This record gives sequence, C-alpha cells and structure tokens, in this order.
Amino acid sequence: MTGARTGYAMPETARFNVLGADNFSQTAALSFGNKLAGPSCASTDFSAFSKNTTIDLTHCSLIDGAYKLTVRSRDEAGNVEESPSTRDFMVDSKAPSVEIMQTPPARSTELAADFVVIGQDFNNVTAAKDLHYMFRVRGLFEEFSAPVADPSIAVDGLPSGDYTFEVTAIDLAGNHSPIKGYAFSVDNLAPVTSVGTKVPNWTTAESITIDATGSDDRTDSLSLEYLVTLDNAQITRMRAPLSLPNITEGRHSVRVAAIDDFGNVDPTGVLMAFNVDRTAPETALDRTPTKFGTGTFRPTLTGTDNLTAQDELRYSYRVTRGSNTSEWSEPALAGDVAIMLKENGPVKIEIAAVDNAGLIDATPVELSGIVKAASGCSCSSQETTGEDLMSFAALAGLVLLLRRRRKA
Ligand SMILES: [Ca+2]
Ligand SMILES: [Ca+2]
Ligand SMILES: [Ca+2]
Repeated sequence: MTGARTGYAMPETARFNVLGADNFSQTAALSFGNKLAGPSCASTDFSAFSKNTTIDLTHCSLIDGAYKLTVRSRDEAGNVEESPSTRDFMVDSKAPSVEIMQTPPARSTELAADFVVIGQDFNNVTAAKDLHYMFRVRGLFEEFSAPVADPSIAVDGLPSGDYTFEVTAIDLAGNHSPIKGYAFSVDNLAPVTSVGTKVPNWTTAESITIDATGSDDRTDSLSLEYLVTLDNAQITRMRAPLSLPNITEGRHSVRVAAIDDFGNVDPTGVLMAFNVDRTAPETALDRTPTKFGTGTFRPTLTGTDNLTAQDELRYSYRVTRGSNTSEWSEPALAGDVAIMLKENGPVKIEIAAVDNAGLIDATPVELSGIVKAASGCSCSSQETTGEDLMSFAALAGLVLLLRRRRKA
C-alpha cells in the first residue's frame, strides 16, 4: 500500500494505491476491500471488494487527526487475505508558520547573505526538525528553491542591488506557511575618487580647498563623502569641496578617498603633496661692488629660505638711474641673472630673492655705484663680470699699496 508516504496527508491528498500478489491469480485479477479507523469517515466493516487499486479518501471530509487504513485482498478463487495490510497516517490541514531569525544588514557590503529561519507547525503536528523550507531571493532568482531541511540558508554571489529574501515552511503533510520576507540592499563596489584641480605644489594659502569628485555604482556623486587624511595622521570625513583650514608651513601630503553611502571606501584614493610657505626668502651677495663696467653685470647671489633650497631660489632685480626705476625683472636662477649696464653714470641696483612659493624678499640687497667703461680693456665683447671688476679693483689696490711702500 502506498500513499501519504510520510504518514501525513492533507484532507485533499489522502489517496492510497494498493497492490496485491497471489500464487495463482494475476495481480490485475485481485480485488480489495478496506476500512478506516479515525476521527472521521470511520467504518466498522470492510467495504465491498473492488478491483479498483486506488483508495480515495479526499471526498469524505477528513478532519485532522490520526487514522488507520486497513486493506484486505481476495483472489479469483474467492480466498480472502487473512492478515490485512494497515497504514497509519495523520491528517493535517493546518499550515505551519515561519520566522526569519537571522538576516544580513539591511544595507550590506557583502557578496554573501546568511539567513536563519525557524518554522513551527500548528499544534506541532510536524516536529520542527521535520519541517522543510523553500526560499527565493527576488532580484537574484525569482523561482522558489527545492525544499531544504537546513534552516541556515546562505546566498552568495550578490551583485550590488536591491533584494527581498522570501521563505516558506512546509510541514510533512505538504502545507505551506504564509511567506515571510526580508528586504535588503547590497553595495559591494567601492567608489572611485578624482580631483578636479590638483593642489598647487607650492602655495602661501592659510587653507587648502580640494574640489574632489567621485563616482559610485549606487551613491549619487553629490551625496558621496570623502575621507581626508592629512600627513598620514588626521582623518576627517567631509563633503566636497574639501576645506583644510590652518595649514602649517612645510611639506604636506593629503589623501582623499571617496566613501559611499554603504561605507565602501576607495582603496587607493587620490594622493597629493604640496608645500605651504608663507615666509619670504633673504637675499645675500658675497660682494658689494661700487664700480661697474659697461656690459653685463653677473652678481654672485646666495639667498636663503625656510623651504626653498638655495639652488632653487630665483632672483629679480631692478635698476634705478636718476629718477627712472625699471620694473622688477622676471625671476631667474642665480646663474642666469645678467644685469645689462649700458650707460656710464650713477646707478642703483636692487636684487631680491624669490622662493618657490613666489614670495619675494621684502628687503632687497641694494648696490649703489658708478658705471664706467673699463679703460685699457681690449675685449671685443662687452661682457664684464662683477667678479672680474672686483679682481681688477683688488689688483689695482695692491699695486697702489706696493707703490706707496716703495716710496716709503
Ligand atoms: Ca500542519
Ligand atoms: Ca558603491
Ligand atoms: Ca619661503
């Protein structure tokens, strides 16, 4: 006898198939009679013999409870089975219930989502351990799974998206619980950071502003925030434009990494280094001549600065003749400063160091003297260096000194 295989049936599925065997009669020639014991549809006597091998109890309004079906067979010769077959079964018309006990966060950054569900059958007709579950993750797969016995349900391979986990519990009679659902969202892609205009390498500013932009699969660009790390220490979370106030003088590094609404952080971000310099350099000359030949005067300049290296300092100059003062020249490296002195006469030369931040020495070096064409110079070029002139002056002074000594 088969049917209600698990020993449980819903009123609408209580059907049994019978199969007999005999030493002489063909199987198909056997006939069967049955009787039912239980809270409804019970009969004290066996039914009339019939060759029908299906016993259908679905039409007799079975109520929930325990039943025993007894079936006996009869062969063509009229011999009736002495020890009839029995089948105990439980009719269960009440659905179980199900609860979702463990879920991923409503806003998850994981590829996987783990659920734990627990079902309970009405009046515990089906024990909790015998319940099965079918589930689906709407947004990932829409069809319910095959029944599973394990109440721990793991879903993997979730791309960024919105999902609803749905589950139903099934008792042994086949009753399904109402569906329970849990909506959750996943974002497991980090945003990408970019910066519109990089911070200039050198600045004199008190505060730094960074026009960060970013893009993300789920978070709108305007809603993105940024983790700002200054000099590997201080981390601030802020919206663009990013403002870093009260930056001290010196070399700094700043890393900007976008963070999306789910907390995913750009793993690389944008790294910038810059120098803040608010102190002007000092200008120095190794000699201060007062006499200049006509031609190009190349001073030997050695400035100092808080941050700009000496060989990176540049210099501007201007020349005053009478009441006429030239514009400050374009800053040039020390070796490239060439001051053209064309006309004889008094001259004032001012030279000011300029640092990498563009700050100019507010107290320039001042040279005042006379320009005079060097006599006895047969140079074809008019190039005369300040050092040459100084050496010449020193030599002349030495000659003068020797003459005086001779006279003495
Ligand atoms: Ca039930
Ligand atoms: Ca994202
Ligand atoms: Ca400086």
